[in-house]
Amino acid sequence: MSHSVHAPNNPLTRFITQDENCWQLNQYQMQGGYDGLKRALTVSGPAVLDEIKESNLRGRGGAGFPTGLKWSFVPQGDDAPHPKYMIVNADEMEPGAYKDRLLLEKTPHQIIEGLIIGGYTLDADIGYIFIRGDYYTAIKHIEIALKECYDNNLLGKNILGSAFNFEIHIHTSAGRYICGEETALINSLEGKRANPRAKPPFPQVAGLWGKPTIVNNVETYCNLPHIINFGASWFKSLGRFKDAGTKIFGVSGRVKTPGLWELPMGTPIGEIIDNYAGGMCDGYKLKGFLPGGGSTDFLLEKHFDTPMDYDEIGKQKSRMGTGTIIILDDKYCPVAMVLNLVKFFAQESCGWCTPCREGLPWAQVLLEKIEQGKGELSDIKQLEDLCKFAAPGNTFCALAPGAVEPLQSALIYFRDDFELHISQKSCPYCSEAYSEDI
Ligand code: L3W
Repeated sequence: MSHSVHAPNNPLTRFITQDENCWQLNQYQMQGGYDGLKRALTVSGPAVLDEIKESNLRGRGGAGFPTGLKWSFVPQGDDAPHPKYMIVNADEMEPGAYKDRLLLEKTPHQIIEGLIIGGYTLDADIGYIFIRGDYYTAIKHIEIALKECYDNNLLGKNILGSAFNFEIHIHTSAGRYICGEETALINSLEGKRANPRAKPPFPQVAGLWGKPTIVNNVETYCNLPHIINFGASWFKSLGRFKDAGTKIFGVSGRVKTPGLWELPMGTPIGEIIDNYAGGMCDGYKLKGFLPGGGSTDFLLEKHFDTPMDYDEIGKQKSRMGTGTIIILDDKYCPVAMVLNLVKFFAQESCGWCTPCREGLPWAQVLLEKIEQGKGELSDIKQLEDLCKFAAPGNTFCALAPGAVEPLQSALIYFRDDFELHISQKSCPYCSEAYSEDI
């Protein structure tokens, strides 16, 4: 495939301008929008798939699974089952994550273009955008963008004069974190209770209504037009370490300039926190941070040189997850922070498997006890046991293992804080023993 030479360094966010209408079709097309789709339509689906595989794009939802590999499991050929489905997982609810919201509100056409390219690549028939119901502005912009596409032959029959037909529907989610898990999402789309399904079979083979289905994150789809436009080699060259491309990183907490930035994969953590987020607010010190949202293990300042790269963060016993860093400062109680997260995950559990249904509420009870100054040293041991109980392999999906990641690492890095709550029978960070707003 031949490629354009005018390759940008910030492919995903360059469409976002000060113009409040930057999300509209004409604005997107003025900056090269839908050129990726046009280019894809000039070659075969398998050729597009080869380019995506070659690019080393990894899923941006949290797990980092190689996109080209995932897509290669979808049955191809004349006897492949139809309809085949492509789904955008836009049910962003990971604590600390708001990167997909930016893309959904400001560049809906970029997501739609990626979805149409995906449909063409795998000879799929129908796309769904499964979106968090309270992303009101995003929903409005996507609905208008879809209409613009149907009006301009970018969706429907014989797209841009080709033999390819594809339709896209938007589905607003009622708001359950578990719907971020692809098989729970598929059940929800079928009108069933959002429990995860046993895998295998993976959705690529038997997903929505039992048919081949791809589920990818919003940011993953956004990369596709650019990989097709500028090529796999360009995409790989964007990364500063092993992983390819750029990533939308975020920082929240007591930093001077919290926000989102599109940066090369492999940007060191310390550079994101100090240079882009401006470092800690005056009067606060960094105590630790969750590198990829609320379901990742804490890391410390000593990890600042680690590149934001899936495998490198893994070597530090955490995960890059969604790439949205949450800061814990020295004036906020780590027990309270972990309790807040465990409470969220316990509430969001679908209740299907025991470690999640029973383990997370029990961890919440123990953490509340400790935070209120009523804990015993044996509670710490029980919390450690609960973390092991919820480990990968013991549960149906990633919710419980992710939920205990901040807890298990806090028990290592901030153990003194847990013990101090118990020995002094109150929270050392609160003027009162227990703050109701945690
Ligand atoms: C074929 C195999 N396909 C894995 C595919 C699978 C899926 C993808 C990832 O959770 C993570 C979780 C959260 N053959 C395959 C295979 N696949 N093995 O790869 O699968 P998996 O199971 O590794 O992860 P998952 O269940 O999709 C996602 C973490 O993300 N997370 C959460 C983010 C939440 C949001 C949100 O709110 N929207 O993004 C943050 O870190 O903890 O580990 O497609 O089919 N052998």
